[in-house]
Amino acid sequence: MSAGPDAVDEIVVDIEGDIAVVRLNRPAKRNALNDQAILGLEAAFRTFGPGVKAAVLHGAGEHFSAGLDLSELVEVDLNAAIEHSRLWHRAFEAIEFGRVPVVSALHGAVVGGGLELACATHVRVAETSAFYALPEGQRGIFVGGGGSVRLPRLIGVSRMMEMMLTGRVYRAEEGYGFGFSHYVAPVGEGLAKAKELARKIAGNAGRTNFALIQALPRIAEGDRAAGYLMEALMSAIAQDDGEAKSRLRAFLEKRADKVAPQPD
Ligand code: 1HE
Repeated sequence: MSAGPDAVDEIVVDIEGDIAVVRLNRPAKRNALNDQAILGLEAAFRTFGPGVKAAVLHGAGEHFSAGLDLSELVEVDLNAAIEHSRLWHRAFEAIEFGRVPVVSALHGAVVGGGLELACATHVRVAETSAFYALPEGQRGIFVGGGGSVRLPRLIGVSRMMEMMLTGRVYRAEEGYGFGFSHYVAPVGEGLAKAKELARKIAGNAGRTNFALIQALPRIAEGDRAAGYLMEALMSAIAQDDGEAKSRLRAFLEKRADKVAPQPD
């Protein structure tokens, strides 16, 4: 996605087998997210073909993302500001509730809208260089990319509030303990780890992945009675698939992997 004679492609998509690799591609601006980038993300995640079973999201250069492109915010009026935030909501919904599970590889700055974006992905791998912050608190603004909805579910209202009130910056290892990432990888190895996980996820039964990214979050946020009903329906639908039947048979016939802790 790009515009204008001097524009770069802010978002680049490569298809590697059944994995789509989506790259934030404005390294000179630390992958600051302008409208083109947000529209590019929305288009990318809405238009994967049926052969794509999982996606990886990462950033070019030294940082995952510096968040909102602040140069876009200075002269906007109230209506435009609301529209702007709604645009981000649409784009990030396309990631969180899109067709495929998304693994992000995080490194360097994962801040402001960049952190909001990371939170819309399903599995997060952080290199040890990653750091997390919400500088909106110091820039005189507020989160606008769904952060007030997604972040408290990951790290809690209190921690998010403290981050924004005081400008707190968390490093990768601390952030791992709080739920910012599921994995910590050495510098330079995050993308490979994210691809490895995405390939693994792509190998799951399609109905299981559907249940996990579409049904589970809604069950977790809804009332219990509706949750139990949805769970019964979803588990029956998954079980009814030939894919489930052959995987269960493979285990019973001792052809499937046993569950075992992964080697370090
Ligand atoms: C930018 C942005 C940006 C860099 N918007 N242009 N986010 C922030 O408040 C974070 C602001 N950025 C930073 O704190 C730092 O840039 C970083 C820690 C991310 C990286 O530092 P560094 O030393 O590697 O890079 P730099 O020299 O600061 O920046 C390189 C260029 O990128 C420079 O432009 P240049 O033309 O002078 O080369 C910077 O101006 C530019 N740049 N970050 C615009 N964010 C939906 S609501 C979400 C609200 C938010 O996300 S608010 C938080 C915004």
